[in-house]
Amino acid sequence: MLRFWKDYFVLATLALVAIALCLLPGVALAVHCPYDLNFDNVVDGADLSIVLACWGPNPTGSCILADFDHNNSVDSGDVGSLLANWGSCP
Ligand SMILES: [Ca+2]
Ligand SMILES: [Ca+2]
Repeated sequence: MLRFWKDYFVLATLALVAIALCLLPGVALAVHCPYDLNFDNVVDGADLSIVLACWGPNPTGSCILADFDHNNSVDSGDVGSLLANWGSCP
């Protein structure tokens, strides 16, 4: 009896996750568009201004997201990555 409820709980959880992913496409897109720093589904000047505002070594807080190459510095390499991914998110 306990095994039945455990399996039921696992299946119900998986079903809820699948439904959530279908109903919240913005969440799924955000995962696939790391250069969209303000989560508006486009990489543009707004994201570039965030990178420039975060410019420098040892980024903290939300500026960690602007360190695209994870070299512990927001610099020209990150600007280059952003420009290479300019435009609408896939
Ligand atoms: Ca954006
Ligand atoms: Ca970097």
